[in-house]
Amino acid sequence: MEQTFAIIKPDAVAKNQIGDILAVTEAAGFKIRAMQLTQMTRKQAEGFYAVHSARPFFGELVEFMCEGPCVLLCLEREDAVAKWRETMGATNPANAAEGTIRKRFAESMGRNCSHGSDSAENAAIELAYFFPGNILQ
Ligand code: IDP
Ligand code: MG
Repeated sequence: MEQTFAIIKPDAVAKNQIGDILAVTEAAGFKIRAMQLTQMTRKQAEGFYAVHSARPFFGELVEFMCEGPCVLLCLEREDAVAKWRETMGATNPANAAEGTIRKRFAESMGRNCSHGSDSAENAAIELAYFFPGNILQ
């Protein structure tokens, strides 16, 4: 079993799509091991996306992630990191495969409704960042 870190981003929460996205998540075989509705502070969003701080879209991204509540998730299944990326679909919903979460629910490349860690190593870092002190195993 493997764990990954996921976010239902503020665009999807504002559109009342939490339930729909969680239904897809559970149908794809993920167990929800931790879940929190929260509104990120600017500091939290800047820290979380620090790897993108030199990108031209960084300011827009931080603004977006703080604009309203989001849902933080620890998801578990076999091969969770890769399977969650597959379940979400491509970053740009225009390129996402049919049936994926981003194809179904995302508006644009920036406002793309969900996050997923890109490696097991980053999943551990991101889970510790948002669920500090939790024993998730
Ligand atoms: P990922 O979320 O699929 O891993 P990353 O390249 O890590 O994609 O980018 C992080 C987030 O930054 C994306 O999910 C999206 O919200 C935002 N983003 C990425 N590229 C762009 C862009 O070109 N314009 C605006 N926002 C972007
Ligand atoms: Mg990424």
